Order: sequence, then C-alpha cells, then structure tokens
Amino acid sequence: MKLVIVVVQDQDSNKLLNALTDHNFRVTKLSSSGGFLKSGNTTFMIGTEDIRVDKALQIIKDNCKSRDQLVAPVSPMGGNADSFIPYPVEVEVGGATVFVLPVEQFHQF
Ligand code: 2BA
Repeated sequence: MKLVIVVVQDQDSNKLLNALTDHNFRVTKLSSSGGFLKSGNTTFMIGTEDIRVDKALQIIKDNCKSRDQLVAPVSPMGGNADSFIPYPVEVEVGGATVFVLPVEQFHQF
C-alpha cells in the first residue's frame, strides 16, 4: 500500500476531488498553506494499493494546472528579515506537488 500526498492550488481542488472519487479512490482533503507564499492551498491524502498509484498520478496530472502568481512585497516588520521581498515577483505555482510514501501498516478501528 502507498500513501500519496498531493499539494494543489485551491482552484483545482474540487475538480481533483471529484475525479479521484469518481475513480473510487479514498481521499482525505486538508486545508493547508504554502510556506513560501503563505497563502492557502489544499493537501490530499490518498491511501491506495500499489498498482493504482499510476492511475492516481494520471488523474492528478489531468486535473491540476500551473499558474503564475504574483508575490506582493512583504514587510520585514515583526517578521524575519530573511522573508523580505522588496518588489512584486511572479512565481509559477503547481500544478501539483506529489509525494508517494510506503505504508507500513493500515488499520481502521
Ligand atoms: P508555497 O511554499 O507557497 O510555494 C509556492 C510557489 O512559490 C512554489 O510552487 C514555487 O514556485 C515558489 N517557491 C517556493 N519556495 C521558493 C523559494 N524558496 N524561492 C523561490 N520560489 C519559491 P510549487 O513548487 O509548485 O509549490 C506549491 C506548493 O506545494 C508550495 O506552496 C508548498 O505548499 C508545497 N510544496 C512544494 N514543494 C514542497 C516540498 N518539498 N515539501 C513540502 N511542500 C512543498
């Protein structure tokens, strides 16, 4: 068994959730925030059999797209000076950041 952890943009989350459940994947959806942009994104946990991982990856690829996002200047006041960005910069976010982990045990009580 594998645990697929996927970080996606909020705009893609409902479409991806529907596509995964339509294909009988069991999914947990979590609200999350990116450490760099400090804005909301969505994380999915998908527990699945090894042979279905490729199908899950294909569905993720088909339903998530990358977008350019503007990072506004961040004031260093009250924060870490390392995070100071003096002018707006554009970064490409997503489509999806995916981790595939082995599952040692799976229990449901
Ligand atoms: P954020 O951390 O908010 O990052 C958003 C986007 O900002 C990233 O898109 C990347 O294009 C850019 N970025 C991130 N860190 C940067 C840096 N130090 N310098 C310059 N640009 C930087 P993605 O790479 O597509 O990542 C989208 C979201 O996926 C991330 O949101 C984070 O929530 C998650 N993520 C990405 N890589 C991860 C990792 N290795 N571990 C855990 N979460 C990760």
